[in-house]
Amino acid sequence: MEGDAGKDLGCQKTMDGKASNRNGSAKKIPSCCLKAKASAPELEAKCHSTVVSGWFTESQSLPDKAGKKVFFNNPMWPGEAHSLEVKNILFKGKSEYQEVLVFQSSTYGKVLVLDGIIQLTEKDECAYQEMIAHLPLCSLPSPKTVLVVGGGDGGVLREISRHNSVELIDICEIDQMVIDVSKKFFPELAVGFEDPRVQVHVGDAVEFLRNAPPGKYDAIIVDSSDPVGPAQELVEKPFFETIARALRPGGVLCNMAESMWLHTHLIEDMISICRETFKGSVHYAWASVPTYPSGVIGFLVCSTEGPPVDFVKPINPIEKLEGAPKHKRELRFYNSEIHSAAFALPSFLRREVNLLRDPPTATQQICIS
Ligand code: SPD
Repeated sequence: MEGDAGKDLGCQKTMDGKASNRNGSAKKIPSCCLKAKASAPELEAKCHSTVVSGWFTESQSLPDKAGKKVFFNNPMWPGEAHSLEVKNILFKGKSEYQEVLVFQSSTYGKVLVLDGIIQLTEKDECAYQEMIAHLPLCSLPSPKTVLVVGGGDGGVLREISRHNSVELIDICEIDQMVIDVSKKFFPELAVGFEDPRVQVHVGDAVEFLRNAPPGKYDAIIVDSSDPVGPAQELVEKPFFETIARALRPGGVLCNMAESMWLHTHLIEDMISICRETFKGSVHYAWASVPTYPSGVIGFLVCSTEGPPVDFVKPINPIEKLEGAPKHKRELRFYNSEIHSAAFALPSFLRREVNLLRDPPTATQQICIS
C-alpha cells in the first residue's frame, strides 16, 4: 500500500478514446463515469483524477472539442463542486471496486475519497457517524444485534460500541482496501474494529443479507457510498426487502439518504419503497456535514411491524447509558436534543417528498408540527 502513495490512479484515454490503465490495457469504465458521459456526451468520461493545482475537487474542468473548459462533475450533483486545499497526498490506490484516495487537507484533517467522492474528513466525520449509529440505537430499548452494511472505515462501529447492551456487531463491507486504508490512516475511526463484539465479513451485502437468518438483527445501519458504482443496488427495492426480512419485528433500519437540497426525487423514491416494505414507521432526519455536497446529509429510519418505535423521542438516551458519551472518545455532535431536532424538516421537503401523505401518527405530529 505504502508504495502506491503518489502514483497516478490513471484512468487515461487511449488513442481510440477507450479508458485504459497505466500500462495501456483496456479498463472497464465505472458506471458513474458512464452516467456522466451520457449526461455530457461531448466529453469523454474521464475517471477520478481529482487533485489539480493543489486542490481536490469532486468535479473538474476539462476541455471540450473546441478547447473550451467545461465543468465535468459527478452526475449526483451536476453544476456544482466543493474543493478542499490539499497539503499532501497520502495514498492513491485502485481496488477491485473503486479508486481510493487519502490526502491531508489544509483545514479538515485527513480526507478519504472513493471514486472521486469525499466519504469523510477527520474534522466533520463525527456528525455523520454519530447520527447514523445513534438515531436507530437510541430509539430501541436495549439493542443487542446490529449489522452495518458498508462502513469499512470503522467509524460507525466505533459509535455502536458505545452501547453496552449490544452483543454482536456484524459488518459487511465489500472492499477490503477501504478497511486497510482506514486502519493505516484513520486510527480514530478504525478503532471501531478493535471491539471484540465486531465480526467482519468482506463481501457483497446483498448476498450476505440474503443468507442472514430471518429476524436476526435488532438494527441494520446502511453506511454506503452514493448510489453510483458499487452502491447502486443499495437503494433498490429488493435490497430493502432483504433488510426487512433480516430484522426482527419492531427492528430498525437507518440508511444514508443523501441531500434534501440535491436529491429530493431519490429521497422520495426511497421513502415510497420503504413505506411499502417496512410496516412500522418511516421517517427522514438530517444533519449538517460541511464536506458533503450541499453541506447536509439525510438518514432514512424505518421500523418493521412489531413493537412500535418512536424515532423522534429517544427511548434509550445516550446521556443515560453508562460510559457511552465518553467511550473511546467524547461524543462530538450527537445528543438527545439534536436527535429529536434532526426530524424537523423544511416545508419544501415535507411537501416534495410527501411526508404528510399518511395520516400523521402521534409521533409524526410531534415531528412535523
Ligand atoms: N456523498 C457522500 C456520502 C458518503 C456516505 N458514506 C460515508 C462513509 C463514512 N463512514
